[in-house]
Amino acid sequence: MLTYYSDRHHLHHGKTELIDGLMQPCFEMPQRADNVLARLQAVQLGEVHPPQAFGLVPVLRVHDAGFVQFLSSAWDEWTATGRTHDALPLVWPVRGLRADRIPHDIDGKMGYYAMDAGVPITAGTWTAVQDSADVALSGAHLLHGGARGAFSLCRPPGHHAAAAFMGGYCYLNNAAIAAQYLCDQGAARVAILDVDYHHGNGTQSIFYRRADVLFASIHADPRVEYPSFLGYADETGADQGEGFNHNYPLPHGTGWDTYGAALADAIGKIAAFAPDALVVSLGVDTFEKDPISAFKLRQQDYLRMGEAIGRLRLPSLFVMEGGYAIDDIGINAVNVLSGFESA
Ligand code: Q9C
Ligand code: ZN
Repeated sequence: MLTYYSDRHHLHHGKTELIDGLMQPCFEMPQRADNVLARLQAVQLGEVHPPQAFGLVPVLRVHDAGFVQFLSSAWDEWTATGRTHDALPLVWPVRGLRADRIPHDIDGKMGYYAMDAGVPITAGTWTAVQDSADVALSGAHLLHGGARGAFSLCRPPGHHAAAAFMGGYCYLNNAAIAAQYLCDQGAARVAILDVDYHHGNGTQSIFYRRADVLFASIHADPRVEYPSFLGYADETGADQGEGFNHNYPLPHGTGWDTYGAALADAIGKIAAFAPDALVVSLGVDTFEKDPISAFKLRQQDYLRMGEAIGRLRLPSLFVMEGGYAIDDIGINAVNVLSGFESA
């Protein structure tokens, strides 16, 4: 399987995120992608290519123009105030505050365009974010050309980013941009399977009213886990999209028995949808040793996951999302790809 990867993910390296009431070193760090790349090369999964540059047109098919403009200028606006450390949001337009006026100052804009304080903006963030989208688009382009599978080793991840906000380590929604690209290239239907530990709130919201893109997500129950405010089972889509959104919220402590059953159900829904292509939001923070998560999947379970996806016999694009157990992220992510190829 061919992998797309950009070295420029290193340009995005936030210092700290707000977690457990403290500013702590970012769990979402460059070593993550480096370790996945090293594992790909160790098992000789296939060639690794740099992405092609697609520009902003396919990004703007998914994201709000004002939001993209904000991302592109946020660091300059932040440093223009005299600050040289990472930019983070501080105030949000929650219930009762006005979300119909966009503040002019960078502190107001940061809150307006963010869902949480897990999205530091650094000097190189915008470059890394654009490359991450290009990595996803390059994989989608390969699928359009007839490949059975491709791996987009995206960093930063994307599935918490919605049309007009960033959050949860995500800035642009790489998987959504890839899925929309496939639609624009002529796919009648595209399915997205999100196996990251956290609900893919951004991806769900982007396609919630659409019947041509099915979204299925297996994740920790939002009653007790981030992102806390989306991901319940009764979110089934709206308008024309009713019936094309499937959430599988699972309890803390979930192991392969429960997980595998949810995966089989989601895969059945995808098979019945009969899409032209599948995009997999591949987070491996479901791992038993993940430092911020509470599922119990083991290394070998990721092989089973890949095999189950491979048995769908669909052109499949794997887009890297979360996974914070640095020592195992490469083994786990590449196990899914190996399982897919062996199916
Ligand atoms: N106590 C991704 O996996 N903080 N984002 C969680 C848990 C945010 C995860 C705090 C986690 C975001 C792409
Ligand atoms: Zn996650």
